Amino acid sequence: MRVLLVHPSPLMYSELYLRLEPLGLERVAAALLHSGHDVRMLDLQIFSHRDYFRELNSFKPQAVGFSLNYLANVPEVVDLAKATRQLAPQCFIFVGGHSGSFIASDLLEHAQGAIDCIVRGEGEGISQQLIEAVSSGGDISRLPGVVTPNGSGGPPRFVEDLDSFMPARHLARRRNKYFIGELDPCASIEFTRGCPWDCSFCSAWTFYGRSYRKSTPQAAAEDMASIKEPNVFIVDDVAFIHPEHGFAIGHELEKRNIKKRYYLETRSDVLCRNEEVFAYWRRLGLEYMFLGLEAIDEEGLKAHRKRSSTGVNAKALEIARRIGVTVAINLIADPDWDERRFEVVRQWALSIPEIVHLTVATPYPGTETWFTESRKLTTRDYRLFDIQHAVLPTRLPLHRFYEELVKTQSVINRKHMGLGIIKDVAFLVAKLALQGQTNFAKMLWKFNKVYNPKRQYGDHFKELKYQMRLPEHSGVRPKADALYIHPPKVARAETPAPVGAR
Ligand code: B12
Ligand code: SF4
Repeated sequence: MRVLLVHPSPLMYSELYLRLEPLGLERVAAALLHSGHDVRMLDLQIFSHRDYFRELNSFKPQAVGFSLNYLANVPEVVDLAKATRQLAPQCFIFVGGHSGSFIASDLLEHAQGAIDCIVRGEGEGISQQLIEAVSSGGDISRLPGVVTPNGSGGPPRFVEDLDSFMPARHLARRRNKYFIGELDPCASIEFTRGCPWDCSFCSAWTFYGRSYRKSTPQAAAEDMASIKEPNVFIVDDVAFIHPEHGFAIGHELEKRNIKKRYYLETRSDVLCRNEEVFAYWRRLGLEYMFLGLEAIDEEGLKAHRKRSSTGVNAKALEIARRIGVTVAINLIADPDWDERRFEVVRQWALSIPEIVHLTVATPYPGTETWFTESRKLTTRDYRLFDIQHAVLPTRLPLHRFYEELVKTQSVINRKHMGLGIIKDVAFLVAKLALQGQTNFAKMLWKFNKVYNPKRQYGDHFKELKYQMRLPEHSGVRPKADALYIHPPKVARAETPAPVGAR
């Protein structure tokens, strides 16, 4: 079959700091190519809706699959599905990804027949079965993980082997558009999948049933060898939980003489515990590390059930400085913050050399906070669930909250992208420009265009087409079982609980 896989448009966050390749779609594409289908991919982070409709017209796909990792993209994907249904009534339309998995029945309702099914959970194996069933006119409503208007096939199943379908990177067009900061251009890679912790605001653990699975070091290195870009974002939720895995991948890379610059994400306690593997990766080319500290006090850490402490966070920063890796820190801004609290955070952010990001606490379907906090939501507009908008009541008047938020982000931004720094990076910008890479240079000038308190406040008053549905038992902390997409038992056995977890 001719299958077109589509990633939706960029959201606020990615307009500025980064744009990353749709690795999930590339993996699904690899599985479908393996089954002999004719597959194309279109990334609307780069291409326009007009390009999408042109592609519909020229390629004439018999199936279109949308990736829906982010809630804020829901209205766009539903509208595109509706338009596709009108233009190509016979085309089979399916949706997968994180957010899609958690709100499957709501999506079918919004789409009013324009979406044939939602694929919950990981997409590689099931997409092969799904497209096979569609092309042979079989019943799709009994396939595991598949939700249709006529019923669902129960929980999804894990792909047997993470090495089975290496990303079909060649299908991503204009790859030079993918970057993160000065790592321009930048590819992405996945070494492991899932997370064994259970933070209350996160859905990584609920999606994968608290499992943690690994590629073989050989397959990971082969995948890396296929990457042409000089920079690579390692997308694992928590890198190098098992240090021996990180070492083994590194040794395979050394054997192949692969040299790149890397960006990864991890936890403070993992960095403290496994310092050697991070130091080793520094020698391999690790430049940046994202640490989700989330809060600067014990109370905040406890509220997010981060199972870490301010002492561990401080030690992690010390280690990163010592081994020479630049750290980007995330802090979660609570809607309850007042001017004084924002000021404390500003001062803290200015007092450390690290890059600091500030995101707004947002209950997401699939997380525990979605059940405990959603009663208080001040909006049910999907587009505002992008961690840059306040969807819970703010202590300050809303417009003041945005003024303080943007002021804080801007103070922090100036620390890293102000004129002084631009002088320092001018050489780098020029070098990248000579290579035809301008993503980083554009990013340096865009802050005020993207972060704007008036625009953020005004977003709350846009016409609302699709409303989110609240959970039935709002306000009550749910049993973990009620949250899982992939049932946990299969992989839990092979993954011991991390130190510090329950
Ligand atoms: C890279 C990344 C980003 C990039 C975007 C990259 C991109 N182009 O997509 C950036 C940095 C911009 C980003 C931002 C955010 N992200 Co993010 N991100 C990730 C990350 C680290 C990697 C994604 C990835 O490539 N994974 C590897 C691929 C192989 O997996 P996958 O994409 O999930 O795809 C599989 C399935 O989902 C499914 N699938 C996906 N698409 C499709 C489509 C079809 C048709 C089918 C059948 C199946 C299918 O099959 C794939 C293969 O099994 C994930 C965490 C993770 N490790 O997955 C978080 C993650 C997806 N992000 C998340 C969140 C919450 C966010 C933010 C809201 C805040 C944040 N924590 O950063 C913002 C949202 C942006 C916004 N403004 O709204 C959550 C999603 C939660 C949810 N939706 O319920 C995740 C899981 C992180 C987490 N631990 O909570 N993110
Ligand atoms: S450690 Fe990170 S990925 Fe894991 S549950 Fe917590 S926030 Fe999510």
